[in-house]
Amino acid sequence: MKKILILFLLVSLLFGCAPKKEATNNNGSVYYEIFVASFHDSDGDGVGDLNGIIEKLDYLQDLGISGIWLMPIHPSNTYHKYDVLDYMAIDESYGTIEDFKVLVQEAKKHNIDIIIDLVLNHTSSKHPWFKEAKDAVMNDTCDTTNKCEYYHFSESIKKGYTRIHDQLFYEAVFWSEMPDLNLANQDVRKEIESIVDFWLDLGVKGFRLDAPYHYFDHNTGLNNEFLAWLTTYVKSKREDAFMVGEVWADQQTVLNHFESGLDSFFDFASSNTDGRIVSALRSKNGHVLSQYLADYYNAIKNMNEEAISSIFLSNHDQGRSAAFFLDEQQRKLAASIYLLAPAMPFVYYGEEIGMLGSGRDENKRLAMVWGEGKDAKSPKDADYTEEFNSSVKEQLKDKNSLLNHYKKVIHLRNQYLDIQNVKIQAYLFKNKHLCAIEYIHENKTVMVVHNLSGETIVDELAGYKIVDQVVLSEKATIQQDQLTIAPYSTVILNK
Ligand SMILES: [Ca+2]
Ligand SMILES: [Ca+2]
Repeated sequence: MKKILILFLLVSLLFGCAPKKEATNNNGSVYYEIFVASFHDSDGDGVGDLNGIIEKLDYLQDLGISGIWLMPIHPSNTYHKYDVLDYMAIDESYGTIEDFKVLVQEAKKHNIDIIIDLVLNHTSSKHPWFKEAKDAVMNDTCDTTNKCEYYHFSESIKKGYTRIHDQLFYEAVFWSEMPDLNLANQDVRKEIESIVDFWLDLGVKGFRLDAPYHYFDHNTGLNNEFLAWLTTYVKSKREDAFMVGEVWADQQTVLNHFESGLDSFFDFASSNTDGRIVSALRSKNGHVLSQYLADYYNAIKNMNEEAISSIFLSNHDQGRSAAFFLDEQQRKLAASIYLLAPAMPFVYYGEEIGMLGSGRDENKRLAMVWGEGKDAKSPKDADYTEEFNSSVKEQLKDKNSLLNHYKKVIHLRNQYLDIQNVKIQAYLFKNKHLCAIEYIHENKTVMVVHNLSGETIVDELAGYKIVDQVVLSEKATIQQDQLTIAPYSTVILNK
């Protein structure tokens, strides 16, 4: 009997009851970026809030996303909240820590992770640390008990410094009211450890790091030392944490930051109206785009096997992507390309309904158009006047809407693209208007093909069969080793 029991235990351990590796969302699931104030207002005061997000979790799950990036939620003196007053609290207008706990729990029930914006390059000038530091420096009372070393003070003016008086300046690269933290300081790092602990304990999956390129004034080596330290610390607390950094710089500089070991960085080179995706769509050159996406994926893997790029069309600092194309089919194709790329796609809220907004930053962060008669109010300094009339409510009913296109493509990604243990390769058709990427696994290969042109293309293709597709006009077919694909369409194949 005892022997049988032991045998049973052994078999169980080997085949069933052994601790299952948790499915992580770090590898290829779709994230959704939210500016909380503009997303959804739950209590009618006009300001979007955490409870508003909770009310929209069904919508987000239906869209197919697996993670949310919340732009800063901490108390702040500005509408955008990138000048933090208290890293361990929630801005009153957004809700409470209790609301946040509920958000994390409810999101989990919807299989959605939450990452929060972590703004470490600078604090608000009204943050207690800076007030204490500035007072001590001004009164010449700096010692080990106050915060003088938390920031960079100087007796002479330097680039990026703000004047207190003729003999005293402090570093504030972005704005006088956002003094740069001294991230080399061990006490500052202790504070950061406490902040990270606080939010991980509340259940966040990880962090979106604001402005790491500016941590040490564009010094990649020093930035990477800090990022490596932070990564090690965060992973020691939560092994499956996910962190993505915003290095808004040229592609090589972004790539160099992967040496830090951080999970991901945003691929700015692919984004925006002059980025790789939009440029490829304009030139209709699919070869260049597929080669870029595969090469960049592989270059990152060479630096860090665990890392992955985060790809997006536009974010809160850029003009809305719907304006990149007047043609609805091209708009849809741009979405298909990045949502089916070998990277982590980040959808900026409202992008899925084609919201517009450009010019001053407030215009890029307008209220989400739900069409329910009680949308949040847009930032008060927004001056964007172009009418946008097609709400979530309307687009859900229209099977050809941009929103339903996003849903379809995200679900295709979730269903067919597995980017764990995969080899990524560009597939070059004869016709250069086709952009194709192969996802090669041990016993199967999946290929995504987009037609970047406005013409139907017929090209040679042997060995593959069609498994699914995004039909914008005609359905794609394969007959006698010839793939026929309609304008701006996407097809998923396997072999
Ligand atoms: Ca509210
Ligand atoms: Ca800095």
